[in-house]
Amino acid sequence: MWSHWQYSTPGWLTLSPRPTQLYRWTQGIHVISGTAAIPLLLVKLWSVFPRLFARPPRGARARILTLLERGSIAVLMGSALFMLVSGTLNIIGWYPWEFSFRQTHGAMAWVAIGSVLVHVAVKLPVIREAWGEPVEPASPERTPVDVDAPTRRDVLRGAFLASGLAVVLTAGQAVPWLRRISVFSVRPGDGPQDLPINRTARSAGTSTSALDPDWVLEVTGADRTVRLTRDDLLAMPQRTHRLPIACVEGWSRSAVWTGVPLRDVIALAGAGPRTDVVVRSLQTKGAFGSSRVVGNVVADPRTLLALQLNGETLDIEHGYPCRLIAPNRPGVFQTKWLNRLEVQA
Ligand SMILES: Nc1nc2c(c(=O)[nH]1)N[C@H]1C(S)=C(S)[C@@H](COP(=O)(O)O)O[C@H]1N2
Ligand SMILES: [Mo]
Repeated sequence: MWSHWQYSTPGWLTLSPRPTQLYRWTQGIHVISGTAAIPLLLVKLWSVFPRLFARPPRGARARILTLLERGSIAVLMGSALFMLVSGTLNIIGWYPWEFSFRQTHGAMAWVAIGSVLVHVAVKLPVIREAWGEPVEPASPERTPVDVDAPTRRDVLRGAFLASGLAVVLTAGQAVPWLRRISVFSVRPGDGPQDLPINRTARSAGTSTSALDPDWVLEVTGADRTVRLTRDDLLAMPQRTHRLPIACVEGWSRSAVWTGVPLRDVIALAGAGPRTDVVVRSLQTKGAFGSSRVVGNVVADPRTLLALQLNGETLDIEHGYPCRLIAPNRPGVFQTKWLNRLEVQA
């Protein structure tokens, strides 16, 4: 939910640029725990499946209760499967649907949370009873036919193993020391300057405009507009900070960024340090060509218009001539190929 709110911030929430790595952690945990939940959900489904088709008990009251319980399980399973399937498809960047992934995945999270609560409440007596019992019966009461069937302990072990494996094979997209063994991680680390790329300059339609020698950054304040060349920006005092790109899809990577603090640039247009700024890019195709930086993130001196990445001139794939990089910000709002800053009144 936190990740969702950092992306679509509700009115009651003001985002702080600290802790710097917060979104990296919340989104990393969000995607890793979702991946780990896939084998667990499948095993759970397998273990209860026959019971879903068991004959309802006799008596009207018992029937109604059973029906209600199965109804709530259907909602729980439906929402859980929806979350995991849509989340996985989002990670691999495939959207075979018409609806807004973000809104639907976010809304369905509430349904899943609610149905887990209902389900746990309904099952509380059974849960309490089960916790009082040993994992395996002391004297094996299994009939000879059952000897080859897995015990509860086997199933639990297998489920946790599968889920651990799923994590190890994917989590390297966020956890540096797992990078080499995470063969299924979505962004293994290709891209210039040791940083993955989500949208290339070609797919954003900026291959030519970003290299135009006449490029200027237009900064519009309340009372005046200034135009800055890349040399103007390079002539200003430069700052260097290590900040992560934390993509909504779960991969994240820290890098060393050098550039001009955003607040210094908007000051040239007469703006105070605590105003919201909309940053716009040269992008002509696709979404995420602009984003809004809230006042307290603008005020943070680590919020940069980056000109260099890992000690080199910013590659065009990473947003040359200039891109935004700010602490504790979803990757999708670290807008590349900037050409306009609009200070909000
Ligand atoms: N103009 C623009 N900037 C953008 C995007 C985009 O589509 N257009 N994608 C964003 C996303 S989703 C991420 S995760 C980061 C990735 O930055 P990188 O490609 O430099 O690693 O860029 C962001 N900046
Ligand atoms: Mo992203």
